[in-house]
Amino acid sequence: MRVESVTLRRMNMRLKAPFETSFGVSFDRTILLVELQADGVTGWSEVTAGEGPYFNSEFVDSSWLMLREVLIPLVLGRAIEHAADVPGIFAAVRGHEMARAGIETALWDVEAQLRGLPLWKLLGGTQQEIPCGVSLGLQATPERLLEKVATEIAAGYQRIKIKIKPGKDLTYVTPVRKAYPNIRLSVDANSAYTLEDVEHLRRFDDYYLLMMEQPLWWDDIYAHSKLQKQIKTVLCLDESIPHLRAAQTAVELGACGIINIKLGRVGGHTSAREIQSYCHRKQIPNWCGGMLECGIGRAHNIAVSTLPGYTLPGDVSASARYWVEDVIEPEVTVTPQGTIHVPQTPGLGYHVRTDLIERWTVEKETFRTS
Ligand code: OSB
Ligand code: MG
Repeated sequence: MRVESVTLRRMNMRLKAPFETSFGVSFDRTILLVELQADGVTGWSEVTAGEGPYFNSEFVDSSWLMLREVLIPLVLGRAIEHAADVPGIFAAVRGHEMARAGIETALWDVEAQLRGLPLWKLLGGTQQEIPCGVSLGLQATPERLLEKVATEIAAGYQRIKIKIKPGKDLTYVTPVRKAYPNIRLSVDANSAYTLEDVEHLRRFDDYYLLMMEQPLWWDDIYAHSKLQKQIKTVLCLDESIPHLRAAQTAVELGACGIINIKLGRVGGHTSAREIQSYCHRKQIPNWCGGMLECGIGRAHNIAVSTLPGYTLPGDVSASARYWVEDVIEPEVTVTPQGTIHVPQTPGLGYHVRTDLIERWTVEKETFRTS
């Protein structure tokens, strides 16, 4: 494949409802899209960086700069045999996984189209129907949270994840567990606690949660290993796992029993597969996390979720939970059993609505081979 051009687009999309985590509230999303042409075929991807450096250190402006100054020049005009070779081309670059994934995942889409295969098949996926859960942001009151849980359970979702932070945790989890004694329930703190909170975090042991996601510092695996030894609830790492070596460190230190894989956070499909394959061998369950993606990122997440070891319901849910109108056709829908059927056409498997993308684009820059 010879990379002929790359177009970056900053697109504003209105969320149906604000999404609040321990690190802030998103009202609208600023989404960075990558449109990459190689061998006459167009591949699409979404850079999953947030609006600011609050989930990890990356954000839309830093990713745009990295792509323009460093990553795009490394691939433009270059003949690349496989998308899996991209991490090698970017090997000298430190960090910036989400920006790197922007190029790598778009090239996977191209490669799948050129081979006439759905992306999930090219990646080695085996599941044709993936189990889905939802992530519920922090709510104003426990009553409001209960209403949201009722809606999602009625829709069929197989797992409910509740965002928590100090002062908004057990008072929210308790009524939910009481109303639904048997559902698969988990919590996600996005690094809002410290090791001083061990006693408090141990109280979650009484709620037989499926997992507690990333309670401590975003970059501290060792601290999570100390916590895991003192509580029964299984820890799941999200922010702390940017690559395979981090996953190996976490598993060897006993810092978690589950790993959430996010395509952007780990630098793309090749790295996600390495982590999946390692976790599968170590019998560490995986699930695919979400970053409030539009349809393009969502389609990549669906492909990721088909690989072996993604046994737990992920955070990949219906387009309509977030968007009035999504940028892919058909939109992502979820069955009454809480599953998504994977698409069967080549590449991402969804039609990209360039009309909507053009309408919502506020900034655009194209890089071509000269
Ligand atoms: O930690 O999983 C997270 C959203 C933004 C940033 C971090 C996270 C989340 C979510 C939303 O939980 C998952 C989704 O896309 O539905
Ligand atoms: Mg998380």
